Amino acid sequence: MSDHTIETLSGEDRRFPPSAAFAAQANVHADVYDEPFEAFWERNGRERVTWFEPFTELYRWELPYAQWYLGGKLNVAYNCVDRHVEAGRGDRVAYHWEGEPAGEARTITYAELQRNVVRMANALKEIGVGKGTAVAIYMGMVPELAVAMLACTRLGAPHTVVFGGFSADSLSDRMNNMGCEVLVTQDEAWRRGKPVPLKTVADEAMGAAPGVRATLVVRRTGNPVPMTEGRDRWYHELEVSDDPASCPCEPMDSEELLFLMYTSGTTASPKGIAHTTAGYLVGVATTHSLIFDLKPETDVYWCAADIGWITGHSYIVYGPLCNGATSVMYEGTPDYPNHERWWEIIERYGVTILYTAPTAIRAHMKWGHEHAEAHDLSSLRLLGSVGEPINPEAWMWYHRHIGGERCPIVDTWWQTETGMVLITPLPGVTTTKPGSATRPFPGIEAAILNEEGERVEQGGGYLVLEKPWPAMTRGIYGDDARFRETYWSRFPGHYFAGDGARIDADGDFWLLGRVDDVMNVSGHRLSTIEVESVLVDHPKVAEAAVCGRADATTGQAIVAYVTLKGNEGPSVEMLEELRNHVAQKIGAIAKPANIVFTPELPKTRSGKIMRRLLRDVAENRSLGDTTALADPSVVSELASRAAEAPTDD
Ligand code: 7RM
Repeated sequence: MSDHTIETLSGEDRRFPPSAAFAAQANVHADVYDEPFEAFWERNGRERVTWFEPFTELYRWELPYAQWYLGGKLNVAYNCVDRHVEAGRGDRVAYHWEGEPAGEARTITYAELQRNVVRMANALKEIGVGKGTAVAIYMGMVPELAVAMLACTRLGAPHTVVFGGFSADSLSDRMNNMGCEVLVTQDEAWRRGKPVPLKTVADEAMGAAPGVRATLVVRRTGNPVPMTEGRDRWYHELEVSDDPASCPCEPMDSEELLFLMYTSGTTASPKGIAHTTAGYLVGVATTHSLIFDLKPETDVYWCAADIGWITGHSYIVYGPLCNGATSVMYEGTPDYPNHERWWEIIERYGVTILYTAPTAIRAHMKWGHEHAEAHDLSSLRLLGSVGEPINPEAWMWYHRHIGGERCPIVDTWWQTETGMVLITPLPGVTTTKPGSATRPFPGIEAAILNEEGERVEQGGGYLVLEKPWPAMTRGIYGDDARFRETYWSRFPGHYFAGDGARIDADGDFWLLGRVDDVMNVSGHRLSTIEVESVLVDHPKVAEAAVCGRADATTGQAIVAYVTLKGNEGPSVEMLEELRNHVAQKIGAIAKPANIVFTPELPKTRSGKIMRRLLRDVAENRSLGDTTALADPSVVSELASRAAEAPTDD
């Protein structure tokens, strides 16, 4: 194997073929992979969306920009809400919403959702929103967040949703970058039993974003918050109609801007990742239906992400609603008021499909499976994972303790930029392997290239996409040069995702993490995830993150940061045991030079481990930008522990 590719360490050989019973009722069959790219996207474009005017050209690709479903006219809110009501499905539940405080719940049917969206759209019109007005939304996980997004799309106003945990600076940067004129927010949000002062933070942000001239404030906690006369309006005080006839859905061209989702780049300013109307909607509706095997009449689907992330946009709001699904939406954290909350929710609503992230699965593993066992989870029939490579041990735990060994698991790889899932098993079709996202979705051409840009048929390298897909980003808002440089310059003509991956003898893909995190030990290029997964495989380890630090002899040496399970305490013996465990499972080359025990790992607010910060800590550098961290105190704590940790080569 060439030194340039990423070496394979994992020897995972467990296989989970689909059950005959699941396959017999599945939405897709293996022949879906035989349908040519154009035919697949043409058919899904026609079948999944109701067009005001049909499209006349499937796609046009002027590298690096693609356009899809050209000539078509449609409206996203119409597709997600109105058409279901018009078809007589107004009584179906769109969302079972559960608030964080005990006993607070709302059931919202499609007919009610329509009235809510119309009311919000009329309120937005009242404060000057029309087609093309950029709207920022800064809210927690309340139904009005989805309603505000849909109201914008009804009017043809592009939105940017800023996650409610972000600071005033993050919010003002995003509003200024997009040129937002209006902000929708709420008084406060509930999080872990405490109110989060969204309106107060929004006020501070507006101080630095003079373009925002009007605010709509949704009442949630009811606590008093400052209101600025002439700028801020209470949503519940506006007297506007909720009659759908009072606010028709604006016909939009396929390629008109739907929303921006900002991702914090590793450096510099946040990138506004642009998504447009038709391709995005077709992409998320198609993937949501096939990957989750959605049966809209009977399933109760729960994506436990936050709507403030792309996962929530695509798979809580737009994909599920376009498909007429019944979803659960939960306001709070999984550990409030105790570790049983999620399993209670599944039991209460009879959730059939659960979609969550490895970080959440590992947290539940750490808390113990007894919490899940105290509840009836037999309604579940399918599980999904997203956000990071899933460690095989976490996959097995999910399979056993949550899925009762009967639910297929779909490990879905995708990005804010891709808009929709691109690499995933199809339930009922694909034989799964713990830790592998398996195959490109139908109609997706993915490949692995080596350093020279040559295709790797088996082994590790760089993940690229070779053809456009409907939901792909239409660029970084206002920054063409950065778009070309970030995604299209490494391998000309290919979209480079920034992730390493390997492909096995069956043609299955294994995601290996960000290429910036790949370690180089004595000339061997090693992925972080495989070493981490071996650590997590140890019965006493709850979570692990590894990184390389500069080493005079080997180039880089591996440093591991490890969180132990509940009642395990760190010790020198444990440190040696773990180092030997790695050496035994994958070889001396991967043996960590030192291990730092820590109660928490530094993570982004969407739960991804920030290995860049771990490298800074390991190399005693002053810490770079920590604003993306969910809990900034974690790194300073880590730095002091790292200073104390023994080093042993
Ligand atoms: C959906 C989302 C994107 C990055 C991506 C990967 C990592 C996401 C998986 C995964 C391995 C997965 N969007 N990633 N899903 N890695 N297996 N199933 O997370 O823009 O926030 O992040 O997340 O590195 O490039 S995102």
